[in-house]
Amino acid sequence: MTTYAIGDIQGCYSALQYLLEKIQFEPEQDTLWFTGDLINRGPESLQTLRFVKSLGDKHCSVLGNHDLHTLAVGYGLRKKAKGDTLDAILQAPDREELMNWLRHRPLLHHDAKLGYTIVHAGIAPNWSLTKALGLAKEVETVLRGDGMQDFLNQMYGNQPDRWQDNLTGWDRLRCITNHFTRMRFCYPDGRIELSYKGTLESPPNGLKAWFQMPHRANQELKIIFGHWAALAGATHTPRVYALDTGCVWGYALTAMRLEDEKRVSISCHSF
Ligand SMILES: [Mn+2]
Repeated sequence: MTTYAIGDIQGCYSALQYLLEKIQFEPEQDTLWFTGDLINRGPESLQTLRFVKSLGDKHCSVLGNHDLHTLAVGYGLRKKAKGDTLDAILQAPDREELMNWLRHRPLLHHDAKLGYTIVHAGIAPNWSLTKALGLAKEVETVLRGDGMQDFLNQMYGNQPDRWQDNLTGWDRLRCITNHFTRMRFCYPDGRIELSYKGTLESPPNGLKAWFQMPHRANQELKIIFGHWAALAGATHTPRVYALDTGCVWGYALTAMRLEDEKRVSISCHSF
């Protein structure tokens, strides 16, 4: 009965299987958490998606920006972007089933018993757990309902870049989604910066990582996230666990065992 959290796979199915061997994953007993961005950019997105789906209730995967983009392309609302490796999924006989499964994934998962929360990019510095759960649910409800296609059409864009409780409509849902799935750095005034992807060392313009913002309302939570390969797994911040170690870029794929926070990484150089 072990729970492992695994970083961004981005279609690196062979690397995932090798990592699962290395941690001696027991599908009957163990549970896997994924930080999202299961697919795209890497070579085996279809296999990855089918495998994670097959884990059923022995897994939890939160939605990442690449997963949401795949939904938009998969439902024919968006053209493929340069670098997308989604052809096998788009041509798969079970495409519809896979897309339907994917749109039912959450943006945030919190396990009170284990004491961990997982998201793809992060939780806005001024959101408490209760607030974050409520906001995630707003987007999840739309994605699972009749408004799904409209949402996927309206989801793209960087504005509004500052959360305000009185946001409404698509602006509100886009702003929530960008915080959970694309955020890395914030400006001192709380706006999110969505293009700078560097390391924590001397970022420009007074930027700070979302988890380094002062008076963070969720600093008591243990938060697991992915999305940010440049961190190479290190946040230098208690209770904040970065697990994207750049598998798709040939670096590493990382699993963390929640029971003791022990990490296992495999090199993705040869996959
Ligand atoms: Mn991402």
